[in-house]
Amino acid sequence: MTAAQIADALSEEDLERHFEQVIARDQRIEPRDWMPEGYRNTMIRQIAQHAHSEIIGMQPEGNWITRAPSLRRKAILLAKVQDEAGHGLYLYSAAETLGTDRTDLTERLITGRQKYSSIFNYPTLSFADVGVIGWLVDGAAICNQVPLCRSSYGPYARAMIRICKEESFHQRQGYELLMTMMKGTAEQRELVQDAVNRWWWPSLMMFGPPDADSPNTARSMAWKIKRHTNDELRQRFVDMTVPQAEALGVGLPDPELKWNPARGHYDFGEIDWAEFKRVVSGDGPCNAERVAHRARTHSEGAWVREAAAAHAAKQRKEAEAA
Ligand code: BYC
Repeated sequence: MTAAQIADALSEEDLERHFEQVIARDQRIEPRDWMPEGYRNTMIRQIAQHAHSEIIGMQPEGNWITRAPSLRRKAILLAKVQDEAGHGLYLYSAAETLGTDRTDLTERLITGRQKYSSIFNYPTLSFADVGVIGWLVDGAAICNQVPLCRSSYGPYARAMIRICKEESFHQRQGYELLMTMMKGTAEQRELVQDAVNRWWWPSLMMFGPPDADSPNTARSMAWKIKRHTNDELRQRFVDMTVPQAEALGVGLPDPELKWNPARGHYDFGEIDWAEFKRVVSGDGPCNAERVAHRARTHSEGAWVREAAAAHAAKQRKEAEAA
């Protein structure tokens, strides 16, 4: 009996029970396993948003490739931006195992029907922003993504292992760049401080709305898609980053940031959730520019997709003839 025949012979309740047991045993759900529609849709939503974030996330740093201050910095930045493209591709492939099509997902992105991370709607005003994105944005991404290596959907969890290795390298390159600038001139130190002031709060918003306003967390935790809540990961990021800021010699723009010995964590000020909502709903400083650029490059790449499809069709025909 094939897996499909066994699945046909089982009732919906049997399948659901088996799915719940796999989750309870901390095993992985694989593409051909039965899964509830809600689980499938949640996975498609999260993986697609994640893939879109990687691809749109190439733009803010890509802005500095032609103006990197040395050949070494240019080579590093080029490699990093190419890594983000690779992450997007693994993730679109993972989403396709759930029965979606990446062309359709891209259409949804450029028509505003699917989201991408709010962080990429802010401009990169100086080369220090490249370092701060590596340190804070990749740092926040690692905090959020390391637990996703244990996510219950197999292809997503496996993609995340490689992505996290590369993200941690990105984070270190950002920190190293900032260390270099902080040892430079007063003007370079000012550029770093200005970039930190602009990126700190948006980095905290990357973790999503507060738990009380997060409609998806409870369900995603029960399905072990998410392993920690948004607020837990945000706190972990703050606790990890404050000592790094001290070592670097930069201030963080929050007068309420203070170690709380009773909690064993840093307290921090209130995030501007109105700004978060504005940016997520399309009205951030660079939303229109980011999506327009993606739409343009997608249409400019149409001939490549057509050529690849024609080549694949030719190879299929030749294989059939042989
Ligand atoms: N921005 O119920 P919630 C990178 C949405 S790229 C925009 O808490 P969930 C990098 C959320 O999707 C790394 N939207 O949702 C690349 C939901 O929307 P819908 C990107 C946000 O899913 C290049 C609604 O708000 N990382 O590292 O349980 C260069 C309610 O939220 C945001 C990922 O994608 C946001 N910040 O939790 C450098 C990580 N936050 O569809 C670096 C994977 C929330 O229900 N994703 N929303 O209307 C996740 O871990 C989770 O999806 C989230 C949100 C923690 C982000």
